[in-house]
Amino acid sequence: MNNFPRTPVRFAAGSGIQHTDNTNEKVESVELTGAEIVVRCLQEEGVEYLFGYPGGAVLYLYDELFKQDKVKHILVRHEQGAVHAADGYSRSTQKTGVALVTSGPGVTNAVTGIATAYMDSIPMVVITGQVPTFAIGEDAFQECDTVGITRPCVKHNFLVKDVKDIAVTIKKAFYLAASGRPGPVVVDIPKDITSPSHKAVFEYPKSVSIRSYDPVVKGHAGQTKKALQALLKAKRPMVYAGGGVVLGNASEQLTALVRALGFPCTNTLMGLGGYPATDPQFVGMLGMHGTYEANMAMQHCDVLLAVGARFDDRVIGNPKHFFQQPRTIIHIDIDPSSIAKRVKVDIPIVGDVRQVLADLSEQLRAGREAPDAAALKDWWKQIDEWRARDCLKYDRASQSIKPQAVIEALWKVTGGDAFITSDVGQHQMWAAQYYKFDQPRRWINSGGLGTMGFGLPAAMGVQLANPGADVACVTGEGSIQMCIQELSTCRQYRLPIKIVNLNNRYLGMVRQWQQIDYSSRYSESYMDALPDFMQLAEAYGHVGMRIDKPGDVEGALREAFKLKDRLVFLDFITDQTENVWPMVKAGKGLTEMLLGSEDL
Ligand SMILES: Cc1ncc(C[n+]2csc(CCOP(=O)(O)OP(=O)(O)O)c2C)c(N)n1
Repeated sequence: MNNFPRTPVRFAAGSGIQHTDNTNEKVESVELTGAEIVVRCLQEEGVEYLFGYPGGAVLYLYDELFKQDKVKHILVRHEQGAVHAADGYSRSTQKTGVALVTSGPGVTNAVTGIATAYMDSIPMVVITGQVPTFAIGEDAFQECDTVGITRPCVKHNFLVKDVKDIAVTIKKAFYLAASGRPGPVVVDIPKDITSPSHKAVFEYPKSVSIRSYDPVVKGHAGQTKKALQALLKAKRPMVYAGGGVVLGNASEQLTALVRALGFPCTNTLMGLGGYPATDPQFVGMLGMHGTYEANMAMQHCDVLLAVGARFDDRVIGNPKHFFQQPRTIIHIDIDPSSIAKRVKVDIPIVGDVRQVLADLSEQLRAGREAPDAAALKDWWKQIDEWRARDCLKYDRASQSIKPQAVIEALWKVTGGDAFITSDVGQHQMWAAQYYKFDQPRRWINSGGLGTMGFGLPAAMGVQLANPGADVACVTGEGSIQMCIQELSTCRQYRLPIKIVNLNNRYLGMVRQWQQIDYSSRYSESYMDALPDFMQLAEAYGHVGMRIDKPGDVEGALREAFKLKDRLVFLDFITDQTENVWPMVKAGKGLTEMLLGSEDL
């Protein structure tokens, strides 16, 4: 039994030394239970929100959470929601997201969220309950091999077997999650070591070091110099910046360097906002649904500066086609294993992108050389010709609501300043193409795993982290139903998210691929028996709106955003068969773009 007198005792932050409240007199070390230690660790880490769902294996932890009010627990309706919410919280703030789930099904439900965070390198700590140590391996009730199941989709995971190891393990977890290339870390804690029968002296380490883990921050000076020389010699330069710029808080440094050089810049889906989208040097997103000018410039450049990006298949298309054109590639990334993983790189620089970009700018300022102005002028002339194709044009006079028009109106109504989360599908691509992100951490989507169901719970984390900010979740009628239960969480915590549902009655992206690649055989992509989303939202205690006329789009959005303290579900009945253009079909080269149905 725990008879530790809690109120008169406090801990000097991070010291592990205990004092009585009003004297400096040292008292004997007092032991805490494992559950108390976990909660103390979270407090020491300054955790503001813990997204979770209780169950048998974590009840001691929940009991401790009940006794304090520093760490606020957000009770979601499904563990996937907890992890996505922690993820959204993290993406919008740069802080580590934290989730807590019970053993067995709690963990398996959380796996999609963990894998989503892993693919997009999001710093996160997930605490999972486990059956008692003596029952592990016995097929105990709600037992699953959490370490085994999560191993391929975590940066690291731990099974804590002794109450004495809890504090140091949690410290390591937070350190690993946020340092180097960030990622989710799972800490699996068996129930018995959180119980009152297992105690240890609480000491939260100030720092930890982990053997053979020491992320490089500063790029190699010789390589940086070489990179700058290559950039200055370039006739057709291109800057390609990915999610690493956003995660590495390097937008300012990227913008300064690109402007000083006068080069064109593109962002990946994950990098949007890393360079301001309304800047004339921005050529749009690249890749499968990238702009004509971004993809053409990427293919035809002679020197490519890749920053915090990984040349993934949706970005460069068929690598054989990509390499038909010779170019010098400079690649900056914090993760050495990302460099030259998919392409041959000429000048690799391992380091923190923020630091390396700042070094490059500094060297450019200090040196006497400038980029080749005449060559740049010709290059921009070429890019402007590509731009003139106006690849994002669409039928603005349509009688039905065009999804692109909804996103453009959303941008206008929010002054381009909202946090936009999305699910996965056509709506995600339209949001990426038509909402011009001028700031990092405003565009929050599952780029790597492509997880339908991400948008709403992620928006909860964003809204909690940014009270008072405009937060919109752009979704489709397929995706929103994957975590729709979180409408209840939004009601409980009064989260005034605006849900922008681009309702085309189809799993639209699937339908698009079936039209293009499967001779219009629409196998199981039509969404029948959809709920009335307006009534559904109202049943959860929110405001519902249904918009089916193009002329009502902007007004509805304005009305919704005026309702500052209410969640509004805007169900836009959109053109059912609109497609996302441009499109590079899977396996095709980056410049083999379809610009519209006339190219089919
Ligand atoms: C969990 C999950 N299951 C399946 C898919 C495959 N998938 C990608 S896009 C898509 C259709 C999405 O439909 P909807 O949410 O209605 O959006 P739309 O494409 O119509 O905008 C599907 C099924 C996925 N990405 N995630």
